[in-house]
Amino acid sequence: VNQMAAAVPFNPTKASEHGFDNGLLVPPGSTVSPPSRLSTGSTLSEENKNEKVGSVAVEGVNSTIGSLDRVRVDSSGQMLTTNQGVPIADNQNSLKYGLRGPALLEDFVLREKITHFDHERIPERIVHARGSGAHGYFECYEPLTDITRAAPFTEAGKITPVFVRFSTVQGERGSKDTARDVRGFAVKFYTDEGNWDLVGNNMPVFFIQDAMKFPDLVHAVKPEPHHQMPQAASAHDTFWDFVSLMPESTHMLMWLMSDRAIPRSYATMQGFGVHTFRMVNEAGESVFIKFHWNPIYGTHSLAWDEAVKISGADPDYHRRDLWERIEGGVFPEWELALQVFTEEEADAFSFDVLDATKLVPEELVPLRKVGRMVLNRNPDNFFAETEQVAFCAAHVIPGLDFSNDPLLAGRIHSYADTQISRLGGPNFHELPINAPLAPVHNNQRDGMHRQAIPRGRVNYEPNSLAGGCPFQAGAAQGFVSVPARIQAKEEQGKVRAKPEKFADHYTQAALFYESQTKVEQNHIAAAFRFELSKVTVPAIRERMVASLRNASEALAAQVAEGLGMKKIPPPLPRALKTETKPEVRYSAALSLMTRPGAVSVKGRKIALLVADGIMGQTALDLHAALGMQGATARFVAPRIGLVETADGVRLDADASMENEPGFLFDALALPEGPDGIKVLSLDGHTAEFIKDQYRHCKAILVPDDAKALVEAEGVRAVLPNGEPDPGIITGQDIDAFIEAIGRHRHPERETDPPSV
Ligand code: HDD
Repeated sequence: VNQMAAAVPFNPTKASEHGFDNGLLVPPGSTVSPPSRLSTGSTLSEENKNEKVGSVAVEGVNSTIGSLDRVRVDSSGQMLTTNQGVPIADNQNSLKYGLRGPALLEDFVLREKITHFDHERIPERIVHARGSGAHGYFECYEPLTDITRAAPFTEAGKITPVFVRFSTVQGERGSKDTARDVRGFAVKFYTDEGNWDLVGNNMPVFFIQDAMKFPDLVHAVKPEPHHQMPQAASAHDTFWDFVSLMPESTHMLMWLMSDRAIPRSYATMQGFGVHTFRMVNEAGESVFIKFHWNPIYGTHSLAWDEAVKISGADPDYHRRDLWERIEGGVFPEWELALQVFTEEEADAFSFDVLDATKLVPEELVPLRKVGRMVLNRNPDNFFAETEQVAFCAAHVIPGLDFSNDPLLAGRIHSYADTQISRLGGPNFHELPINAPLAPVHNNQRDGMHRQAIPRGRVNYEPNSLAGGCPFQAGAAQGFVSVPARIQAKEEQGKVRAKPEKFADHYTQAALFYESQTKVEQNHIAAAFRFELSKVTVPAIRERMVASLRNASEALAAQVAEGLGMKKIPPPLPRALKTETKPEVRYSAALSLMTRPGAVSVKGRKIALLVADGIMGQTALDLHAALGMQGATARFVAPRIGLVETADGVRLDADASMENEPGFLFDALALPEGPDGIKVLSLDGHTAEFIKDQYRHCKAILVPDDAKALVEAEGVRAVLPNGEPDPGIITGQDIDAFIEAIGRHRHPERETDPPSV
């Protein structure tokens, strides 16, 4: 017993309480070495907080590591214990009276284990239940002190740790990643002046203008209440019933029906703060701000048919992609850009900046790049970090403030409120992932699951017994609300109503649609067709088409045709009778294809089809060339394992066509070697591989030996107009193949319905 006590001395995270606060983390006289990660100084304290915040970024290292180390548990080399730290002798058998006798109530080991298990689940988020997170940092490019005193923007090169969670909205926690849906893009900045949460989406506008409608929207889009279908899909009656009656959603519907709603990767989608926010400088002067996150790897999406297939083969597609990019060192990265404008400028816009269904075109207010965010560390534990992280639109810091957007106002209330039921009480801010790196001092006390142990007898302010501490920070250091938000032109009193410009529901929907390329417009029409064809009530389909007519007659006609409507319904009456004169009628930034974006193969997955009898060396060379560019090439064969190549080169297939179907890859390379091609042609999966890659407009490398094989599946290197297909690379031109992959997709070959 004594030996055991020496081996399990105490909880090293509570060293000081046990009188061992000597920096050794072991009791005097003990021979036990502390786990290496629990190094001294890892705990956040007021003394060392500046080491965590504002230091230079080191790849793979995050400032949040230190503070989370307080609670990280590493069980290597440790004995199994109960939650009270009592060593468990037998973890296989419950305590029974006799070998075949009844189990005993006194078995506290069993009861504790089962009881804890019974309560493992917490309620999932009412929206954005399905998500994935990562740690990283934000680095400021230049001081923004002219417009804000916010801590992350005070000096060039300043680092602020972040935790980011991406999500879908509609589906449940275990639902698929590639649903057609909005993606959440929530960033928690652990600044030295407290936590700031920028809780955005991958689309810059929203469905509704007022928080009053949020529960209706969510009820309508979620699985229908009587039979709880469909999961992770908006293609059902109640959603389209609601939005067709809410013309303010038209602009957002354009985004939702566009390819933006099926991103290729979290790393290749934009993020937006959506609302108009404020920045405030030392002098108390404020400007309006829109936040944009632009991915350095370009903004790329899936094809719908591809997304549908992926959801079957790999429901964790985006989660896996994020995880693998970070593990592989191809760190997802975004630039933060601001649109900065004054209240006076905003007053003159043809739209209202307090209306979350409107964006500020980049052509009207250009972007100012202010920093970059890099995600460089995966969480250690999904539940403790990604599930328990609690974002809150109300979490702002000195130098930032809200606008009067009525949707934002509702959010300021909703997030903290929802965490109380989701995380079980008002102390969710103490969960390690939510705890600020900045010190917390106030007189809030008690409540469920309180962790902090406030010392002393003073829990009120003002006080003299504690010397007045904690004391008010005052306007110079503390958070101060901007006194003059937008003033009403004349005193209106309390109203339940909206400003006039909110009633223009179509001008920006038209702007978005008109700014898309023909290919993208076709995708939007096809998405409306798909979604509305799942709607069983014809009147809802007709009402939606009637509404679309106000945004685009061409789109409405195309959708009506796609739905087999013989007669197009008359347009829905408009709320606003006067016509809006928009400042911008075409915005290249709104199209995935025309917005400037990086052309890169970094982080992409490429399938190199192999089989017994192929030429191994060319396959290995290609594998190496792609790896050099930061892409992940995988040898995919009829079966995993050793491939017997014609040239005797050793080659291991790490994936099979069965376990990694073609649509999971960004590009396909066929091998050289007639014998190998023959083997591949006898496996039906090969045809599916080739067809999917072609249909989804991806790059395909076709060596001469494989020409007949791909042609048999209808793949042509020449387009119907006689031009060469830029995504079909014939021969063994690796450079051309890499360039073609970098272009992401080759829609020149696309037809509706697909030719292959
Ligand atoms: Fe929300 C979660 C983004 C409107 C109420 N929202 C949530 C998340 C994101 C957004 C990214 C997931 C955060 C995470 O990963 O944990 N929400 C938005 C955006 C909106 C928006 C960009 C419009 C511009 N939301 C909105 C309104 C309300 C809410 C109008 C309520 C009045 N949102 C919530 C919530 C959630 C949430 C119920 C569910 C889980 C949570 O907060 O933590 O409070």
